[in-house]
Amino acid sequence: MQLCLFIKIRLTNTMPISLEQPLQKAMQTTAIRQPAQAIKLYRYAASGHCHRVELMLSLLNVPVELIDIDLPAKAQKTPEFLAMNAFGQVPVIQDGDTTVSDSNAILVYLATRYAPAGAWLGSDPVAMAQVQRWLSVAAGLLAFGPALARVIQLFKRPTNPDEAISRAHQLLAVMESHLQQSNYLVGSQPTIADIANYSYIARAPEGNVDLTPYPQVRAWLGRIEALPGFVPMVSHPIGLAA
Ligand SMILES: N[C@@H](CCC(=O)N[C@@H](CS)C(=O)NCC(=O)O)C(=O)O
Repeated sequence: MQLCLFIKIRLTNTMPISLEQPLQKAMQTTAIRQPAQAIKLYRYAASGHCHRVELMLSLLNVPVELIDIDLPAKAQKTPEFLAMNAFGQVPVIQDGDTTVSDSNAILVYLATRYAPAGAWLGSDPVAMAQVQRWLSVAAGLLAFGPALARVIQLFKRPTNPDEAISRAHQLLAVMESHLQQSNYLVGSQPTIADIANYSYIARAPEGNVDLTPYPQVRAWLGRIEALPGFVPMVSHPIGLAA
């Protein structure tokens, strides 16, 4: 295929799981099964949609082969790529013969296939519904708020960012109040709801979205960053992060 620029393979996290670690935490970082070969992740490094998938794979300690797709060169619109995702977007994963596209769909797939039952997805109907609600936020207000504000800045788009920045603060105000009640977006353990929302909130300052007024949100970012297997998203010295 013509669409690969760089390929990197992360076999497994090197961080051992301590015997003293609480069982719950150990379960969250150990895949219940391993794929026969590394999962291929077609991604663009600056994309938070792609980072959320890379982060989930790393937290689950599932081996991954990172395949960089040159979005500015439209590599995502080639017939080969469109055969994997007719929408012509990253991320896409290939797990053996299984191809899955859409970042949130991939999170559901990975947690269902590779995490212990109940971990990462919510363990009862109410929790599962709440997780789904935050996935919708990630595909809605997050994408058209902080993610869009950052894209405008990152790619110097000739678009007024004010509306996207305002949506970002609307979302952050809700998250700030929500996180006063619980450590994670759904309950006291991390779920894919946190992973879906983490990357673009963490990099929101690059889009001139100030996180200073949101101490609970910043503490939540810190809790995710402290999870065993955490991998950061690439950062850019732009906006408030310059
Ligand atoms: N709903 C999709 C959105 C993915 C998306 O917006 N991908 C962007 C990169 S962040 C992309 O591939 N853009 C290139 C294009 O649309 O041509 C998902 O969650 O995976």
